[in-house]
Amino acid sequence: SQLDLDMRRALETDEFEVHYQPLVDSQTGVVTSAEALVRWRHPERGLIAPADFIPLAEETGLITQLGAWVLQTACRQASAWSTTIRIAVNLSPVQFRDDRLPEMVAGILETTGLAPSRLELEITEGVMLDDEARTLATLTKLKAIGVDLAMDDFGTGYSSLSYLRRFPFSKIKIDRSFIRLLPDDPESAAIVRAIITMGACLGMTTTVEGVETAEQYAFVAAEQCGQVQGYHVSRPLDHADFLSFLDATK
Ligand code: G
Ligand code: G
Ligand code: MN
Ligand code: NA
Repeated sequence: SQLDLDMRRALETDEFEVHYQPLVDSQTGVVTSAEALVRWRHPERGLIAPADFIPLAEETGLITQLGAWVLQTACRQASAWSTTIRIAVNLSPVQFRDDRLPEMVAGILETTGLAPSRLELEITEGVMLDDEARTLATLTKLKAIGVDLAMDDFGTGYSSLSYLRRFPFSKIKIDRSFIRLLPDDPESAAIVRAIITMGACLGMTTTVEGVETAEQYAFVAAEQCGQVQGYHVSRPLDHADFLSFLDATK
């Protein structure tokens, strides 16, 4: 398709950019990490959101190269920051099913010089539907490299809670659909509270995403979640603006 050809060309001509959204510690407000989010700066169409090209890249398999480019760029840029906050990168289920993934991650850490402990990989619940032995083997290999694993968009998929116990995730990111109606909706409040408590009991920290208001921030901080992410803290920023944000919060 035209979009597919356009995307392949864009990878060659460096039209993709990584933007960064800061995450803060809910108790101290200190920036702990940033999530890398890809954007396409199209010469005619302007800035294109990932929802408009990631699905096709997954279909055609181009996500393998695009995902490697995002990881490489995020690790390279983060290694030059004047702080040792961590960097979180999203992995598509398609990338996750590629046997060469652990090797690719190790190679990028080596060439960029980023300490493995500074990298967090975000994986959606969807991959838990794959063959369990294979999923566990891949997660174990990634963990052995020294990176951290986060379960993204938690609560939206089909996964069973027992996966949290069996697989080596150290972090849960609660899907933002559970935050939207906080703090007034008692059911959302109960779910968020329960996930944070469950995570703590399993030794996992919990990030709350999609926090847009001061009231939502106060609620999740009082519930002792680990990190907060959302427009109330900051929107995703291009690299230059993110560096300014870091400077201003020092
Ligand atoms: O801000 P936002 O529009 O950036 O992101 C929309 C969706 O695209 C989110 O679900 C996010 O996880 C996904 N996404 C953003 N960047 C990447 C990326 O580099 N790789 C993958 N696989 N997904 C991404
Ligand atoms: O699916 P994933 O969690 O990886 O992607 C994060 C997505 O959430 C990105 O599209 C990002 O732009 C978006 N996002 C980040 N903070 C907020 C927020 O406070 N509100 C909303 N509606 N979206 C957000
Ligand atoms: Mn994510
Ligand atoms: Na998410």
